[in-house]
Amino acid sequence: MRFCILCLCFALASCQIEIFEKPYVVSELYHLPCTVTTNTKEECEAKGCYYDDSENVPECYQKNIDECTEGTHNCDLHAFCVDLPYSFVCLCKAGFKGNGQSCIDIDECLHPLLNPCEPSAVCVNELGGYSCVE
Ligand SMILES: [Ca+2]
Ligand SMILES: [Ca+2]
Repeated sequence: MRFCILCLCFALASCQIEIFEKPYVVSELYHLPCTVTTNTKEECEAKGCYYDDSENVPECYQKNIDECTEGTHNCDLHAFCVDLPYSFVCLCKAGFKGNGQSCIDIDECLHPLLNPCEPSAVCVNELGGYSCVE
């Protein structure tokens, strides 16, 4: 997965994120070494690691697990899962708040700044949003 994220957080409101492709793989930026004794390609791959000898110093490093694709993440139904090297992060979708493992709907009707309804309209809270009913 090739993602980068931009997170814009507003006071009182939820965290909105945009995900777009970036031109490099995050796991290429950060490597966890694999424990090897001989540092040969055979030993490295036998341990389920990546062997990279494209640089002068051969490197054996652990593979990233894409928890988001493999479904081993624990993100809430109303959260984005973003894969990171050797980890992942859960971010609540717009209209929800929480730590990503647990996201609850924001009741926009509780605060006038979150629901610019006309004074004559009634704010009705909805899952992930709200509506203004005349
Ligand atoms: Ca990962
Ligand atoms: Ca809501």
